Amino acid sequence: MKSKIIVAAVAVVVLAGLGGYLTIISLSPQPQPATQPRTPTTATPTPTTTPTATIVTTPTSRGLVVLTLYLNDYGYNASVGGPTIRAYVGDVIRLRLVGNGSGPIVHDFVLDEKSPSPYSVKSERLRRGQEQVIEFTAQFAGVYKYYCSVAPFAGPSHRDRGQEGTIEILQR
Ligand SMILES: [Cu+2]
Repeated sequence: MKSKIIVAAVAVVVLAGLGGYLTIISLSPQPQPATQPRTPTTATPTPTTTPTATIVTTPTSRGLVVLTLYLNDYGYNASVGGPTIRAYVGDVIRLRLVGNGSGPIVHDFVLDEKSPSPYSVKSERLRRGQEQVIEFTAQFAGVYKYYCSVAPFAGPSHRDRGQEGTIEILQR
């Protein structure tokens, strides 16, 4: 009889402990950006921690596509993949890149011959909280992949982990 009560008490303690543990997990800081983008452009996505980014940018203002990309582990504005960036030939694409990796993990934005593409765009490798604005002209029509070029000495590259997205340059 007494042992049964002890077992029940232990079970309660375990459950309470588990509940506390789950609470701690849910309260632990998510990889949210430190600041929200303030520039009021329709092309600016909401930073998100959803698994996949489905936001598609469309060129709105004349000749300028503006987008903020949070460089997460291991995606852009997402934990895998990235938004489709869409522009017309001749548009200027301005990307505000915000490092948002965990710990010492850095990420970058690359659109180059390995995409593959005729472009040669490469950002700095940004740590969490570091920012860089890059700008390039959409000279070449086509559908290409942008990606993170960071690869650890061992294990899969960030791109292999899914850190890439599509950029579509349309003819006018
Ligand atoms: Cu990366």
